[in-house]
Amino acid sequence: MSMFCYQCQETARGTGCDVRGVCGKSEETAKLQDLLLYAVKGISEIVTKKGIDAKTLGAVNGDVLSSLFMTITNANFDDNALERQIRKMQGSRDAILRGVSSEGLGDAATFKAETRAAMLEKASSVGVLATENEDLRSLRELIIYGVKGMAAYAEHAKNLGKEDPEIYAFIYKALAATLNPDLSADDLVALTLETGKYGVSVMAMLDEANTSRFGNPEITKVSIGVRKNPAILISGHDLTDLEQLLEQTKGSGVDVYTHGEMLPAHYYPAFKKYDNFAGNYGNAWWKQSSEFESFHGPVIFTTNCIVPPRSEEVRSRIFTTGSAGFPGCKHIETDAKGKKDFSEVIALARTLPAPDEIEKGEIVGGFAHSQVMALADKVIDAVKSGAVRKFFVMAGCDGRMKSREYYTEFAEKLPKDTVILTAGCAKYRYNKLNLGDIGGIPRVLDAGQCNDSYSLAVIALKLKEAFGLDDINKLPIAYNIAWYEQKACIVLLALLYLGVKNIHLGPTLPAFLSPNVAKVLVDTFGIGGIGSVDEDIKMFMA
Ligand code: FSO
Ligand code: SF4
Repeated sequence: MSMFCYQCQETARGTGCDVRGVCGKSEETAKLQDLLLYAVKGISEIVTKKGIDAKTLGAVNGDVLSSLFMTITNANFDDNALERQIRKMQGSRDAILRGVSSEGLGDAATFKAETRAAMLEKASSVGVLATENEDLRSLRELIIYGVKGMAAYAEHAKNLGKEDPEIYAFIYKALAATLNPDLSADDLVALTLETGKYGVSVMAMLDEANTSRFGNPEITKVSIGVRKNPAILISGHDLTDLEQLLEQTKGSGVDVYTHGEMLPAHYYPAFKKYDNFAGNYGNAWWKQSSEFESFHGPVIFTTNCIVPPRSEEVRSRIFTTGSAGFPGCKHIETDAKGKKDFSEVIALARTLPAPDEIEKGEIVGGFAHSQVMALADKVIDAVKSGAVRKFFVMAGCDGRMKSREYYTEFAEKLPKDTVILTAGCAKYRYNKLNLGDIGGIPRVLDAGQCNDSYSLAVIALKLKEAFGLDDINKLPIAYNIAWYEQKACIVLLALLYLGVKNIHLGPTLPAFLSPNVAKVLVDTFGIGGIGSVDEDIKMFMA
């Protein structure tokens, strides 16, 4: 088998991509990502076995986050960048090794692969299938995907100046554990739950980082139409990149539009002062191929989800930054102070036509925890009076599979006395439907990006308190979550850690859950899949 990857929901045949990724990832890219992960596992083993304090590792911690982020679905397709990062991580690892004895360390901590050919050869023996037992493999991968999601959120927080050595220490511990042949399935189940605990910590840290810098998200109408100026489209999740772009385009005559998961940036007070912050263009990540064509201007990817561009013309105006990368697209580097120079992007935008209008109107969002709590009395009264019978958490991701039409139909068919709480790109399946409101409370409350699922958990915990309940599962809240990539894994593990039961996951359950591991999740947490819309609504409303 040339490659093997089953980390996302769209994996080939629902079992695994083994020739080329459905995402467009080539065999070579997949292998380089496997080796990069292996190098990070090696560092983790040294740090854990030798009792090294993560606080003493300096820049290595941030490089570990970036390395993990580069292996997340649709983040980085650039083999040269992956090769450089593998070399860098081997160098960091060897520098750490010089201070300790190599006794008791395994291959990941000591292997050497200098050339691309040596890297590809090494990668063939260290991928997912290197773990033969399917249950151990399943648990190891579940932990790894959770850790990848954790790393992504930790990187955004770090860009805002917030770090937590305990999160670094946990990442090292968890990744080292995935190499440890002495750990049983029970040990790994316990570690999976602990991953959820740190998932809560990392999302809380990012929430604090975002809100302390940009203010608390507030109810906001976002235009989905266009203006007449040349423009830049910014995609992905990194708000510090957006902030720098807005500063650099201020007064330039070039407008800035958000795309995909960047939409919630409009909800933060700090970005409202920019006159050229024009609105949101397009939909969830998978529709970008046609939407980037009609946008005409440059596109900046700050993170995933990148879809390989279908024309040279579009590719020539895509830029990447941070952990994102795509071959043939210019990568905007970060200087030692975290500053990025977007002047080339702005100059290019000036030479290109304004975007074509593909939609008109506005969407409303900004219902993160602080805004919802400001409306708490209204929300509690609505529940007590029976005006709102149930909340549906429909957070998560969108994707290209036809089966995801389920979520649009589900939203449309939900009884009119229910409210959807959403976060992540999953919202694009229903955020432009006219679902109305209940006594002034919109029926779709968008908290923000996928990491803002944390806000939904905070809201649930506060409602539990307000209603004087002893169990979060006694609230009138149902969970029907759509997943796609590894950030959704950390969100799921975080919800499980908070005690949320009976989460339904779709459109399909992860291929990386072996039958036995899936059974543990079903028996312990009541995790389920989805069926038909009508039957599911009946089941949820019962
Ligand atoms: Fe979506 Fe992509 Fe945010 Fe993911 S744009 S799928 S879960 O990267 O991170 O929700
Ligand atoms: Fe396949 Fe998903 Fe892996 Fe891409 S990320 S290779 S689509 S499983």
